[in-house]
Amino acid sequence: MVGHKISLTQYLVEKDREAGSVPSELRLLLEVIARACKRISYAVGKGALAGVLGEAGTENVQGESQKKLDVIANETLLEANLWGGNLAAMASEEMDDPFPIPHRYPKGGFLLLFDPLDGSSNIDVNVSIGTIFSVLRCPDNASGVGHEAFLQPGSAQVAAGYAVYGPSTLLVLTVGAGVACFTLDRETGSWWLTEDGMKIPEDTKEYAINASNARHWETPVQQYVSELQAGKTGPRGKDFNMRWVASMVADVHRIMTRGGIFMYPRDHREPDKPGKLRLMYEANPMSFLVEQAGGAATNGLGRIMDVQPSKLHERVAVFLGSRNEVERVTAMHKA
Ligand code: AHM
Ligand code: MG
Repeated sequence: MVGHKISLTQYLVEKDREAGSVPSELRLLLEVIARACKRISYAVGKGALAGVLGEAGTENVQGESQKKLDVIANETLLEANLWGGNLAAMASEEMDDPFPIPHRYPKGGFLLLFDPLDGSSNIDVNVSIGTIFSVLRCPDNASGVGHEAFLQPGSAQVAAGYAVYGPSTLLVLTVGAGVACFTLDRETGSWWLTEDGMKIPEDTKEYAINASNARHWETPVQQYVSELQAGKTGPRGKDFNMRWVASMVADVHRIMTRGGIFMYPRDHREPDKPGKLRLMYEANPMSFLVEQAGGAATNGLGRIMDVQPSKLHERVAVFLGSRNEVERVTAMHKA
């Protein structure tokens, strides 16, 4: 960065002047989320020195065993967002039910959803992990703030973002007017704008999928991936490279930076479960960011952000990233 540095606050104030998309209640909320991510980043950075690695010895609502950092990150986000007066309730991948703002604090007009620590399997091996979040408006007619208030399609999101805890700590954010990336200055604790108007190239030679599941994939995915693997000698006439970090934040950040397609398809193992990733905490916020950066995001059949959720912890198949590849694999599902 050269010249005048733009802070997260200045960016949000100016976005509101330009696009009218960041009322002060939303700006304050996003600043609190960024502060919570900063705290999580410090805990991640200390690792074994702070005793934060390893199993928590508990399970979440999806029956997955929780790591200590899953629990710490969840509590950090809850505590930070409790008292600010901007939220009506929060929902987390790590909690069975929504968490309403306690009566002793004022309630605000927004709902916050998050995957507090994405990429849990990478925590103990010192590979990039992150936090994903999504902001919705609380419906005016919501009777109490239970599950129903949250069941809005991704197209209703007013903001979404992720933090990546990697070699640098980054915050990638959209308020529906493009995508901006901020880098945390770990010495001063400030977030500075380091890239504005992120754009995903329409074409790519890179794909991301957990290939160990190949035998369980549905036919269109098997066909699409085998065409990519056939490279120059196959129908695509060019070689593709594969990258799989197994932290969605890190895989999506690579795609936001240089393009690519990320896939987590449904498969034949559990026909009732449409994919592994969660619609509300992972797929919707990432789809909003990817679309705002000129990419596309589908579940193989249609736009992810048009899916009407029927339950808070719903899962969905995910194909997102460079537009032309996402359209191609989606067309193969419809053929
Ligand atoms: P998590 O939220 O419990 O960490 O699970 C989601 C993660 C994603 O970050 C990643 O894309 C995927 O699970 C990795 O799955 P796999 O273990 O099949 O590689
Ligand atoms: Mg996750």
